[in-house]
Amino acid sequence: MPSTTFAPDEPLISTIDAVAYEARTGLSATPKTLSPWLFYDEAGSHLFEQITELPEYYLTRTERSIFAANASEILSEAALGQGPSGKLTLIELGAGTATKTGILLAEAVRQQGSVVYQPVDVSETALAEASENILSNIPGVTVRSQVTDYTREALPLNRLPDTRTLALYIGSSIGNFMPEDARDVLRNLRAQLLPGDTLLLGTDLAPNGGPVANKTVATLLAAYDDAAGVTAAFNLNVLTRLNRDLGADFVPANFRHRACWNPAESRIEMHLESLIAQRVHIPVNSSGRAFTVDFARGESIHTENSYKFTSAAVDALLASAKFRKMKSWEDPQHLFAVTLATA
Ligand code: AVI
Repeated sequence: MPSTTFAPDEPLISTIDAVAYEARTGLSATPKTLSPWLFYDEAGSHLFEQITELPEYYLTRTERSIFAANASEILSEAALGQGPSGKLTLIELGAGTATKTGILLAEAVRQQGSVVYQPVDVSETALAEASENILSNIPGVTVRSQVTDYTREALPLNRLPDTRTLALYIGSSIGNFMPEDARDVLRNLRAQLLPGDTLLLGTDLAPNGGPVANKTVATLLAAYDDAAGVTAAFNLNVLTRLNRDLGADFVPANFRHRACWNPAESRIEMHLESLIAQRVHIPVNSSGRAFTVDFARGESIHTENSYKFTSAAVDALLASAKFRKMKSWEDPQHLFAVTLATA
């Protein structure tokens, strides 16, 4: 499960209340919306893992390649200002299964002998998988997993004396927030860091946002509408989830996945477009009352935004949360950026 999962970390019944609340508010709004955390049930999390391996979805492998090429410098820069005996502790927001983090952890162990790693996620099972992967592959890492919804709760920063924190917020997860929410997430994070602590932020770059032409809109659209239909299945799975969790009667075949580029907002949008005029019944809502949702033919549910940043926009976002940019790294094609900033 990636870090875009905003589902509350509560027992099943409360999660279903939260799903019902999202469905009622989102589907009675104009235009209709559903929050992207609804994607990440078990099937959706599995589909997302598949997305990260698609040929069209360049984000994950590009960020990984930036880590592979620059881990030594990233860790050295983040460690600047450490006391002589000081070590970096790595904390990762929305760690999921932490597949890319291994490169940075291995480098931290190389530089400082050992490292404490605190992955934070709403999914206990993803954290268990992350912990098992890391412990069995990278000796020298102590894992302290924390099941927390970092968008709602304070971060569990269990500081060891003499250590600095490097907070990882990677995978372009920040791009799934509206700009003001992205700023608030980073502000909350910064409020819990000490001077000298650092943030490593992964952001997907806007088309032609880098110093040279980097990606076309077609590249972006393909990443969110792949030939194998995995992203379509990921998007449509939200309807299956509402059927299962709330007893709704969505017919997923009556909707189609649509991805579009919104240049004014610099974001990819995902929608579920109704192929016919139809009425859907949702028996459970947060107040226990059934409701119905009518769709006109062609009407859509807006299910996700994925913001794409120029490097100036990354700088502005960091500055709005009072982080000071130290350095950034990009892949040779300027598809993706990883930026280090200090609190
Ligand atoms: C998790 N997040 C960064 C992904 C993205 O690219 O915005 C979610 C995703 N949606 C469709 N494909 C991937």
